[in-house]
Amino acid sequence: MRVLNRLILPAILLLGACGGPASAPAAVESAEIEVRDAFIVQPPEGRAVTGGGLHVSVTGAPKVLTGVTTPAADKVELHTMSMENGMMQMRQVESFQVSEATPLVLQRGGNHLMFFGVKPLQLGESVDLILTFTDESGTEEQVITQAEVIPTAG
Ligand SMILES: [Cu+2]
Repeated sequence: MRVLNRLILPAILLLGACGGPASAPAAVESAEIEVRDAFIVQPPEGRAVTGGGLHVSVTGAPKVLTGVTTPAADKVELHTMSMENGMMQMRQVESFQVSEATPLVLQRGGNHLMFFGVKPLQLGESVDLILTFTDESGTEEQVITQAEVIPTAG
């Protein structure tokens, strides 16, 4: 079953904020999964493929990240990065594990998100990422976070 009611979380957090800036919160929390620091690299002019990352931590039972979607791209893949014969190689994988002991870090130069068919993105803009997790019982849970569009270099 898809759980989309977490969409309302940011509004609740904003209402509860005490005089802070009226920007979207960087972290979206559910009971057991916290996603933060999501980003998508602005593709070079004329390109529609780019990378991105985020940080996921869980409390309690381990979770498996099985997929990501976004209105900002046609497709999002989960990629690993490894050195083979002196060359950096990317490979698509089905999922990434995340446990209390081992948070999931997707970043440039390591395991990452790969976006295909990327819509035009402005620097500093935020786009929604919808992450699908499963647990050991097969229960599916969706968490929505905001990814900041960042420059290619830096
Ligand atoms: Cu990749």
